[in-house]
Amino acid sequence: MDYPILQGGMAWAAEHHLAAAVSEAGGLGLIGAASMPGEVLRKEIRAARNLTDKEIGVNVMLLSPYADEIAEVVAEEGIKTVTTGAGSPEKYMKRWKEAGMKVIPVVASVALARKMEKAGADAVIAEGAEAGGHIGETTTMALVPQVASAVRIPVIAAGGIADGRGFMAALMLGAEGVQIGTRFLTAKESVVHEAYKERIIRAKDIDSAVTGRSTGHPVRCLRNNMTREYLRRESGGAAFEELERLTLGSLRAAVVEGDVADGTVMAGQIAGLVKDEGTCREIIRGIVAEARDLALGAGRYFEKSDSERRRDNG
Ligand code: TUI
Repeated sequence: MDYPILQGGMAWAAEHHLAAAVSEAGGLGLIGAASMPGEVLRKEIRAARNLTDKEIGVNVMLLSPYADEIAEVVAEEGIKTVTTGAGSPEKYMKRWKEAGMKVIPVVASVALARKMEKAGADAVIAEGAEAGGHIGETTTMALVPQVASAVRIPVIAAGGIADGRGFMAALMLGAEGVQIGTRFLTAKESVVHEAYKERIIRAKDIDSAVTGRSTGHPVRCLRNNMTREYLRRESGGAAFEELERLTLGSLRAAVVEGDVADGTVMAGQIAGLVKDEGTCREIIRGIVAEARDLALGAGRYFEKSDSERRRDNG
């Protein structure tokens, strides 16, 4: 990698075109295994390798019914970096470490970060509640420095980062890199349906909602008929099974079919900042260039001493 920028493992969206484009642009592109069977992932990995000679990673979604076979396929295919989400990857750690892989779990708390370090994780991704999809409770601003103080392994910040300001802020909070999801959904190389991209580009800061708080699976997505119906039933005390049935296939409907009215439009709170498409190269170069300007400008505040500042202020 040329830049410490990882792409989020977004279900349906993080397929081989996006992963290859992000890696080609100098970041780390990942295929989001989500709920795909092992053999589908194997094809995705090979398709990505046809598009780039750079390394690509895989995100393993631990709630997947196929998690066991996915865990095996990544090792067999020689994937060097896995990130994991929505659970603890401890049961796969031995197999992955024996295969020489780097394992980077996504954590939403200090406790899980510590547990992952003990279990042999090479780094952790501290993902704040600003993120899209399945989330924890703590914001990126509060989570990242607390995780960075609690572990010795590198911390990668995620949730609410889409430009050079967010990237620099994450580094200032103690992160050594960032994971970016929402910003890449609208990338030129992203195969996400045009209607989904337009919905993100149109989004305002307050346009997301969190469904599933009552079921223990909180998911952030953009407000629409689906979130309204879900939240109505949820506040009425609907059972987990009924809510699951409501969302079955709804992410695919939005991402693949473009049904942004009744489907699930997962996105982070930073969607309001995403205003254009751009190639992955333009997005990554833009973030790094902006961060460099900020870093060079930051020293100016300290060019004056405190006594000079007091004198100048009268
Ligand atoms: O995993 C994500 N984001 C996701 S997964 C996903 S698919 C899904 N769809 C519906 C319901 C649930 C999942 C969509 N977006 N981000 C990484 C992440 N992991 N965020 C938070 C966590 C997390 C939360 C609790 C990780 C571990 C955990 O507890 C672990 C344990 O067992 O103690």
